[in-house]
Amino acid sequence: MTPLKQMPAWKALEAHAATLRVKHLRELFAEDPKRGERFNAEACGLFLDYSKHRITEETLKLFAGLAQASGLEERRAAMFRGDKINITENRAVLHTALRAPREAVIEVDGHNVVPDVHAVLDKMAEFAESIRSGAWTGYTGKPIRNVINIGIGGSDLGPVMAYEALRHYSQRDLTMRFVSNVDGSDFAEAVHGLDPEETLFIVSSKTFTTLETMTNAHTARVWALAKLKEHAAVARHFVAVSTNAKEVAKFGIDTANMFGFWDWVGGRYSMDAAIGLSSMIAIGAENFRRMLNGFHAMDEHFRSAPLERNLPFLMGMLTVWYTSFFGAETVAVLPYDNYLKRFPAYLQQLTMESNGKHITLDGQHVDYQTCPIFWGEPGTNGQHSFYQLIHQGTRLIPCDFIGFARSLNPLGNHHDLLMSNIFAQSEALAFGKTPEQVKAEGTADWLVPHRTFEGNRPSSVILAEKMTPEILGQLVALYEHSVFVQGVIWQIDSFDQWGVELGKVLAVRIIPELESPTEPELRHDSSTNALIRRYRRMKSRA
Ligand code: G6Q
Repeated sequence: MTPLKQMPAWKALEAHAATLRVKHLRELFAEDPKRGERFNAEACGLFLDYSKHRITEETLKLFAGLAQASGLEERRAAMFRGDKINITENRAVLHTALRAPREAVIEVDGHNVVPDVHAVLDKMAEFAESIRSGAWTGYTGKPIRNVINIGIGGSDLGPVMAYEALRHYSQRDLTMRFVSNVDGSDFAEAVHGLDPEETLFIVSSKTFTTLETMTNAHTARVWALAKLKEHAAVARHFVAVSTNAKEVAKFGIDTANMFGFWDWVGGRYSMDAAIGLSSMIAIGAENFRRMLNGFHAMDEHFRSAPLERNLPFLMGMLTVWYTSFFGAETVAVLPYDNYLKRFPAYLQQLTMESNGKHITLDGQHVDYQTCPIFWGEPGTNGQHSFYQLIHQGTRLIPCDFIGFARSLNPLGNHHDLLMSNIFAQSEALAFGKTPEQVKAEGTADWLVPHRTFEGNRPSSVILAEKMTPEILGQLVALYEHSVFVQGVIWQIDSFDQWGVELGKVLAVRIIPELESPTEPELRHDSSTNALIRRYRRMKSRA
C-alpha cells in the first residue's frame, strides 16, 4: 500500500488546501452565490447541506481522486461481502448484515449468515412482545414492569442512545434503566424504588467476561434473590445477550433465554443486533424493524450512490479534510432535538474507538493525524455555554448541526424557535460579523474587536422531517459509514480496539492489591505505588 502522504492524490489535495486555507467562506459565497443550492445531497430521509464548508467543486473532484487512489470502493465492497477486513482480529465486519432483508445472502466462511440474523430477530420479537403484553411474568407471577440493561461500552451506549432517541415511541408503563459503571452508585440508583418481583435484567455482554458487567450482574442477582429467595427465580428475571453460551450458563441464565450474535459484529456496531433487545422491548418489534429498515436504506445508499452525492462519503471526507489540512482537532455534533441528547456520547465511541489509531494496516506508524475528538451536546443548551469558543476561540471546530422539520411534541412556537437557532448559528459561524458591521451598530471603538466575529467556521446541517425509528437508523448508519471512509483514507483498521482491551487487563492486576488485608508488595512505578498506598490508608481510616 502506498503510504498516504506519498500518494499523488494526497499531494494534490494538500496543494489545493493551501489555496483554500486563505479563503473566507464570505468570498466563496460571493464568487459562487448559488453554492447554497448546489452543495447539498439527499438520501433516504436525510438532507445534508454542506455548502458552508471551505471547499469548491475542485475539492470534491480531489476527494474522489483520493478515494479512488485509496481503493475506497473496493474496500467498501469487501466489507459488504464479508471479507475479513478487521485484519488484527481476523474477522469479517458485517454490521450491515444485521439489517439485511430476509432474502439477502451474505456469506462468512461459506455460511449464509442472514437466516441466523433473522432467527435471532424473531426470537427477540417474541420475547419483547411477551414482556410488553405482560404474558411473561416474574417468578411470583407478577408481570414485568421494569427492564434494566446491564452492559458497558458497545453493550450500553447504543441501547441508551436508542432508548432516549425513540422514547416517544416507547411503551410508557415500562420503566427502562441502564447500568454500565462498576461504581456501585450506578446500580444502586438504577434499582432504587423497584420491586425485584417486577424487574427483568438483560445482561448484555458479547464476551460475558467484562469486569464491570459481570460485577453488576452478580450484584443484580444478589439484589433480586434477596426478595425472590429461590435460585430458580433467576431464569424468570435474567436474560442474556452474548456470544458466549458457556459463561451465560455458568451464571445461571437458561441459554434458552440467551440472544446471540457473532464475532463479526463489533461492540460499537451492535445496537441493531441482540444488544438492542432493551430497545425492542421499549419500542416494540415493529418499530425496531423500522429502525433496521432505516439502517439498511443508508447502507444501500452508501453502497450505490455516486461519490458526489454519497452522504457518508462526503461527511467522511470533510472530516479528513479539516483534520489533515486545517489542523482541526475536534468535531462538534450538535443535535437540535432533545431526544438525541445521548447521540454525541454514542458517536464518541463509534468514531474514536474506531479511528483513534496510529498504526496503519501495514504496521507502520502514521505520519499524519487520524481521528479527531468528537464531542457535543444538544444544541441550544450548548449555545449558552461552549459555543463561545466555537465562535470566538482560537481553534477551528467543524460542526454537524442536526435538526427536524417537525417536532414530536408540537407546543406553541417552540419548534420554530429551536430551528431558528440552527440556521442562525451556522450562518453566524460561516459569515461572522465584520468590524465595519459592528461599528455601524454604534459600538464604541475599544469594544469593536471584542464584538467582531471572524466567521469562516465550517458546518454541515443535516435535516430530516421528524424523528422516527427509520431516521434514527439512517443517522447512525450515516456516521458508521463516514467512520469507515475516514479509516480507509487513513489506512487503519477501524474495527479493532486494542486500547480498550488493555484497560480490561490492567485493572484486574491491581484489584488484589487494593483488597489484600496485609500490605501488598507493590511493583508499579513510584507514583502508582504511592497512590495505591494512600488509597488503602484512606479507606481503612474511613
Ligand atoms: C466496542 C468495544 C467495547 C465493548 C465493551 C463491552 O466496540 O469492544 O466497548 O463493547 O468493552 O464488551 P462486552 O460486550 O464483551 O462486555
